[in-house]
Amino acid sequence: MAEAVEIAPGVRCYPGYLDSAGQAALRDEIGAILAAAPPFVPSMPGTGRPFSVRMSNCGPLGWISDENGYRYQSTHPETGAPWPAMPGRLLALWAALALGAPPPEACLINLYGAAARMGLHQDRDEAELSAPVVSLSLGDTALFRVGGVTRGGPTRSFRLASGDAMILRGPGRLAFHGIDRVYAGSSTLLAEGGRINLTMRRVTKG
Ligand code: MD3
Ligand code: FE
Repeated sequence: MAEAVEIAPGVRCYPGYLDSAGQAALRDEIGAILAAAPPFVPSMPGTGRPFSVRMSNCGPLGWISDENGYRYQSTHPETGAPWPAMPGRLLALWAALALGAPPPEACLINLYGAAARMGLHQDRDEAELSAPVVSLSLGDTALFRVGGVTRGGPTRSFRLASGDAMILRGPGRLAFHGIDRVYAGSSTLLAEGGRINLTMRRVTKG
């Protein structure tokens, strides 16, 4: 594993955290999860405008967004089924990076095609904001952007490649962040191309 890079205060990246065998194994586990919990298209509360990113979840809780708002719920919004379990490989990643934090309850699976983006936002739908957030990227490289805890301040851009892990804690936990673009064809991990981002969170007070 390469050295960690502190992109911004409390925003740390571990380039190449998972080797290619680990990435392939996780890709296959996520494939099985998506067969049981099919990707859905979230929409913006209020306007109903669709996201360009498709989503699913695993773990006891899943994050969803629709006309009625953002929330965590224990079932898939379309099938009504409970979310599949979180793979042990992801729980191990959380244990290794989040150290003493209570176990994660939600793993959001974001699916990016070549044209997908995620605008600058804060992650603040969790009652437990003192636990870190841990994320892992698979497939095509993305251009990630992170700023401070207020909107409109300076930002830094950083490329996230397949196998890279990130941990957001302390001042990083509420930093504004987003995905400006995906570099199509930059990875061969996913047969259909694109990018998968897995983000684990503690939701309820631990
Ligand atoms: C920085 N996902 O799902 S992952 C999200 O690549 C989200 O799909 C992006 O932002 C993606 O909410 C970025 C890395 C990440 C996750 C959570 C953060 C960066 C973060 C929370 C605070 C600051
Ligand atoms: Fe986010």
